[in-house]
Amino acid sequence: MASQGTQGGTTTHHRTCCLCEAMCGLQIDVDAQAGRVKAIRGDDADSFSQGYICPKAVALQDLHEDPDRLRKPLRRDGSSFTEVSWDAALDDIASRVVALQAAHGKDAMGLYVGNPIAHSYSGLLYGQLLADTLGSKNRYSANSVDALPHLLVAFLMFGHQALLPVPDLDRVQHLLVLGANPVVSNGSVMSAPGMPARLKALRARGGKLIVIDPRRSETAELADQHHFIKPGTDALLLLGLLHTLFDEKLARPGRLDGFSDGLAEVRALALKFSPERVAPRVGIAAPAIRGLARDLAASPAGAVYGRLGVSVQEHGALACWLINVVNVVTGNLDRVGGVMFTRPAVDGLGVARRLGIAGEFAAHRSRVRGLPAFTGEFPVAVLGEEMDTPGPGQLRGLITFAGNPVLSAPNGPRIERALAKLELMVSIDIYRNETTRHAHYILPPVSPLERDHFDLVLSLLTVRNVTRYSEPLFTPPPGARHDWEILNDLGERIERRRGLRGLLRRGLHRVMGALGPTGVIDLALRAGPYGLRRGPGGLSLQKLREAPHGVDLGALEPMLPARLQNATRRIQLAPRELVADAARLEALLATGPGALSLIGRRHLRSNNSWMHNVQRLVKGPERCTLLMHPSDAAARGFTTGQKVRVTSRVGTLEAPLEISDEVMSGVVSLPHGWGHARTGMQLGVATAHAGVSLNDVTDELRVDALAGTAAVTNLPVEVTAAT
Ligand SMILES: Nc1nc2c(c(=O)[nH]1)N[C@H]1C(S)=C(S)[C@@H](COP(=O)(O)OP(=O)(O)OC[C@H]3O[C@@H](n4cnc5c(=O)[nH]c(N)nc54)[C@H](O)[C@@H]3O)O[C@H]1N2
Ligand SMILES: Nc1nc2c(c(=O)[nH]1)N[C@H]1C(S)=C(S)[C@@H](COP(=O)(O)OP(=O)(O)OC[C@H]3O[C@@H](n4cnc5c(=O)[nH]c(N)nc54)[C@H](O)[C@@H]3O)O[C@H]1N2
Ligand code: SF4
Ligand SMILES: [Mo]
Repeated sequence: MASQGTQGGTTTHHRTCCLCEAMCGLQIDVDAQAGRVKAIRGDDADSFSQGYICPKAVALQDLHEDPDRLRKPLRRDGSSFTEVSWDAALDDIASRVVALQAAHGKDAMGLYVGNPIAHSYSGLLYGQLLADTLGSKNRYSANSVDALPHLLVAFLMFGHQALLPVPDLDRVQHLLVLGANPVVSNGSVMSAPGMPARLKALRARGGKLIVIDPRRSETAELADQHHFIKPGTDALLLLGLLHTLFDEKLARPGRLDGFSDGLAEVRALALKFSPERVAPRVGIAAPAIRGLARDLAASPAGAVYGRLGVSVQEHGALACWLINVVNVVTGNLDRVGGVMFTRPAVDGLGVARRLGIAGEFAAHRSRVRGLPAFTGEFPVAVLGEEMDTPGPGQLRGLITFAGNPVLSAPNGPRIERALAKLELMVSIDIYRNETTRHAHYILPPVSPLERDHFDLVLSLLTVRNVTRYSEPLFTPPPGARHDWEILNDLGERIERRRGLRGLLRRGLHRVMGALGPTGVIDLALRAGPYGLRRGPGGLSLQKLREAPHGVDLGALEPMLPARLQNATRRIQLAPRELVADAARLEALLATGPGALSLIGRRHLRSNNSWMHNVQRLVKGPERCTLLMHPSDAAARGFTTGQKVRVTSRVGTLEAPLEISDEVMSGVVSLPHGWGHARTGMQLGVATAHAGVSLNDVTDELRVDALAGTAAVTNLPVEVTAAT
């Protein structure tokens, strides 16, 4: 066991919480003799989090001790699972992958990578390696029900999918938030521990927080202003803001003008969408829209920030684009107190470009529906149809890696039916859940406390430049394997079976196996901006090992135009794909109020679909309820607590009703990630708090036509009394 101090039989250890993007520093007390966690609390000495944690942190202990968590590889025979050895499992899988690809082509075997891998540097690195070994176009991830439009827009405007502007949260004076709820989510593409305190500090220093959301969220509760918005209309609102900026001569791009292209084009577009024209569709009055623009323009340090609510909608890429455009037009991009770019300790942008993962749009299209790939991945909205539509190129085998698409992807039931018919399904996962129960093999990695931690991706998205490395807290039991070991071993066994053709990549797997993830990170730290070029004091893995409370690398600094990754080194304000896509907004303006609009919501004690097996987190009142405005409930004669039926094109679900003016009229809200009442799983606690799955009714055919992102918000539904 790696520790940082022992006293009276208690060992104290410091590490990063791997559960969400906030990356809080933890202090964990361990009973040295029993080898058991005694307490998990915030690390007061942590350079980034200064003691903050949320209630999920203690669940790390529960995950570690959970008797339902898998510890040995499982093979499914019919509906029963039996333990098998790693060798038997990996050999059989490798043989079947090679045979399947030989018979039906490489694309017959697919890979889906889920959200927890954003928090696992080793899983990410070796996942990419296995993906390359598989060599299939059928690659998917949770990105396409998440941040895909943000990534696409960053690629089109700045030349790199990972060059995402982050609010300079501790110095911003005017923060306009669209479709994000950082008080509950703890921030996304805006990494910082302690969101509630940081947002309160913004107001305490005289700044303003304004929230645009169809629900009066926990963040809206903290704000100076909250405006309800009709779901799916953010792009129109943003054009109304831009219109005001140009119309009232408030546009001040300042120095950004010297390295931006396309300002005239966005101006011409914006002038077509006056606040007066968009207001009825958006649901915010024209004077209020003009007021939002004027207040933003008047602030010396303003920022517009949007997250999931703007990215998982039919006009998500447009909304994400226009957020960046507003930040440029007001001069707030790359300005202290505006939205800024990071300079992380491991600066992967250059390497990503060399590996061809800086971004690539529509280089190929999906077989059945022709949706575009982004950086080698198809939108998960096509996963079901690629599996269940016969013909050449049909997806016949799938590896899921830390993902639960049955609960997380649109029209989960269609995916579920298709998974059950696959010729080969393998899940690398810690639980037998809604998705992995269909696998022929489940390969479980070690627990989160048995692995080390380094934030590769999220360090690109922090509100300060920070870095931290955490040693594993516990030594894994004999025979246990890390995600990266499973991936690398499987990759090597596949290449071995490919004979001569696999020789080169087999060697690569050997080298990567010998180097290990820490070797990779050490090299990357030394090669990074704070490494060898800073002399002997520069960062290395050893330096980070000696700093368990993290290393603060300073506030964000202006970095443009040098940081731009495109060939022109100029901001592209009007990429042609986005300008062309804006034509769809006329149709959006023309649509009237239709059915009820279903949106999601998150809860502080929940984390997507996979932490409901933790008693401490799921106890208390039922959370999987449908929120409805009193006027909509009265019109239907509903009362709180009654069971209602939600129907979409795709299916139905039943949930208890909660009447509340927290949602605007015309909108209903249900959290995602529930729906654990299925057979064949091993999730004792979650099954007793099953809830229903929002993605039983979301529609895989509703996508952002440009990016292909699943439009899981603003789903048209009918709500009737359940019988
Ligand atoms: N309707 C609707 N749908 C949504 C969303 C929404 O807001 N509304 N949100 C979307 C978003 S933002 C996301 S990110 C996705 C998430 O979608 P997914 O990533 O598909 O789902 P998760 O619920 O994160 O499931 C994570 C899986 O990883 C496993 N796991 C956890 N830790 C590890 C580990 O260390 N190693 C391995 N191998 N496995 C591990 C868990 O057991 C679980 O099976 O859901 C999306 N779906
Ligand atoms: N506790 C907890 N924390 C989490 C997670 C979790 O499941 N639980 N998940 C993590 C993950 S994977 C992610 S990606 C992040 C997400 O982080 P956030 O984006 O901050 O979280 P959400 O709660 O999804 O916030 C989306 C907001 O958009 C609103 N919204 C819905 N539709 C629209 C619309 O059309 N327009 C506008 N303007 N708003 C809309 C919703 O009401 C909601 O308040 O959270 C992360 N943190
Ligand atoms: S906010 Fe909670 S879940 Fe997120 S990193 Fe901090 S302690 Fe972990
Ligand atoms: Mo996410």
